[in-house]
Amino acid sequence: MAMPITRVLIANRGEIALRIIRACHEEGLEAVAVYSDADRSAPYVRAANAAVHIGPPPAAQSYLVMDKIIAAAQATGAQAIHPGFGFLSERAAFAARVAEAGLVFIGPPASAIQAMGDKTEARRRMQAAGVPVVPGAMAAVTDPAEATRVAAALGYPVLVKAAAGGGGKGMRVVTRPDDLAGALTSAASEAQKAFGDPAVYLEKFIERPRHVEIQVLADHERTIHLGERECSVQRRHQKLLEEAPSIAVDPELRERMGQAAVAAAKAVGYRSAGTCEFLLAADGSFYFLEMNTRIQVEHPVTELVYGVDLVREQLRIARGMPMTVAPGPLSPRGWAIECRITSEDPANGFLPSTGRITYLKAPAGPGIRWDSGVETGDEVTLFYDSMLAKLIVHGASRSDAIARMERALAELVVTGVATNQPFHLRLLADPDFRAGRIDIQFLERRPELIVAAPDDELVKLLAVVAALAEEERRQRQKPAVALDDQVTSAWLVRGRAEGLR
Ligand code: MV4
Repeated sequence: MAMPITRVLIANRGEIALRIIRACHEEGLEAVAVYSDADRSAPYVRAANAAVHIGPPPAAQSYLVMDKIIAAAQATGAQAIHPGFGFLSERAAFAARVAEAGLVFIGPPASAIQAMGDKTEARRRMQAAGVPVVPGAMAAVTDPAEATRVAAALGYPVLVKAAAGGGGKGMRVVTRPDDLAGALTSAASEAQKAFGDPAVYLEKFIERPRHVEIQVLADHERTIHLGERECSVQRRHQKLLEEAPSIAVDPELRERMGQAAVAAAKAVGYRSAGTCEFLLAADGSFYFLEMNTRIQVEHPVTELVYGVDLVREQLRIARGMPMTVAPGPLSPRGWAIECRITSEDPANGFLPSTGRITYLKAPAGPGIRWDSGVETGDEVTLFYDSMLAKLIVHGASRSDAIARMERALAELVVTGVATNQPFHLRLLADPDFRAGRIDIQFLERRPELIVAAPDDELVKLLAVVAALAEEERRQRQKPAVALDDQVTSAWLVRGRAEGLR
C-alpha cells in the first residue's frame, strides 16, 4: 500500500456516519465528516475529528458530488474514504475515481461493484460460478414474440425485470401471455426513467418467497460468510424489521446458502463486507437475486449474533490487515432483531413526517443497541431518507428478542415528528409474526398492521407522560411525588391504555 491509513473521510451522514466514526476511533483512526447545510450541527459532525462543508442540503449538490468528496479527503489529508450505504456507495465510477486520486476506497474493488451492478451480467456470472439463480433469460429481451416463447418455456407467472434494476423498479408480474407485450413496454419505460437503460429480461416468478440475505466478508486471503439475515418484513421494497438468524434456515441450509454467497463473492474478486440477496422459496430452494456491494443498514443484527464488528473489519481489510474472525466453523449465538425507526406517519399513509424532534428518549439496558443519527432538538427534513435510528436487540432466543424489543419500543419516546413506532409494536404482537409465518408479501396481506390504530395517540401520550415524570425525578434528585411511582414505564402505561378501552 502506498501510504498507511491514519485518517478516514466518511462520505455519508446520519446514523451510519456516526457508526463508522466510532469504529474509526476504536481502530485508532481519525475521522473526517462531510456535511451539507442541513447537517451543520448533526451529532456525527461533532463526533468527527474534522468536518468539511460540502454544499447545500440537496444530496445532488453535496453528498453525491464526487469531486467535492474527493477534494475534501485531499484537503484534510485523509488517505481513505468510507462511503457508508446509499449515496455513492455502489457507484463503480466513484470507487475508481477514489483509487485514481491515490486514495483507498473502503469497500470492494470497482470491478466487483461493476460486475454486480448489471443484473443480467451478474446472473450470467453467478450461474457460471455454480450459484443458483432464478430460472429465466440470460440476456435482455426486446422482441415480444421471443419473449412469448421464453415465458411459455418458463411457465407462468413470469416476472419482467429491468437489467439495470434494483429496488423493484421496472418489475412486472405477468400471469398470462396476453399481458406480456404490455408489461415489456411499461417495464422498459419505467427502467429508462429510473436507470437510463430500458433493457428488460424475464424470470420465473417465485411466489411468496422469503427474502434472506447472506453476509460475506473477504480479506486478502479468505472469503467467509457470517450467516443469514431474514428481511421479509418489508413494504414497497423498504425493509422495516430484520432478524438474524432466520427461523426458516437450519444449519445445513445456512451452510449451503453461505457457500453459494462465498462462491458469488469469489467469482467477482470481492473484498470487504458484502451481502448476497436470495429468495428462499417455501420448498427450501433458494435463488441468488443480487449482491449489495456495501455495508448494509441491517448489518448490526449479524454483528450481535456473530460477535463481529463489520465496520471494523472493513477498516482492517482496507489497511491490508487480515480480518479478526478466526478460521473454523461459525454459528449464530442467540437472536437479534432490528426495527428501523423512521419519521413516517402510519396515520398518514406512511408519508414522511418533518419538523423538530422536541424530545427523544432512547431505550437502554442489557441487549439493546441504539444506532441513531439524531437527538433532541434536531430538525427532520425531506432532503434525506426518513430513517432516524435503528433499534437493535439481542436475546437468547427469538421469543426473548421479541419480548426485549417490545420493552425497548415501549421505552422509546420521540415527540415532534411522527414515527413508525406504533407499527412495530403491532407487528411484534401479531401471532403470524411471532410464529415466524412471514414472507415478502406478509405486510400486503396485513394492511391493518400498517394503518394507525385508534389508541396509537393515547399510548404515545401516556409514554410521553411517563418519560417526563422520570425526567422530572432525575432532575429534582428526589423521589417522585406528583406523578406516582407506578408511572415508570410506558409498558405499564400501555396496559392502562388498554384498560381504558
Ligand atoms: C423476484 C421476486 C419473485 N420472483 N424475482 C424485488 C427487487 C429485486 N431486488 C428483486 N425483487 C424480486 N424479485 C423473482 N423471480 C420477488 C421480488 C420481490 C422482492 C424481493 C426481495 C425483497 C422484497 C421484494 C418485494 C417484492 C418483490
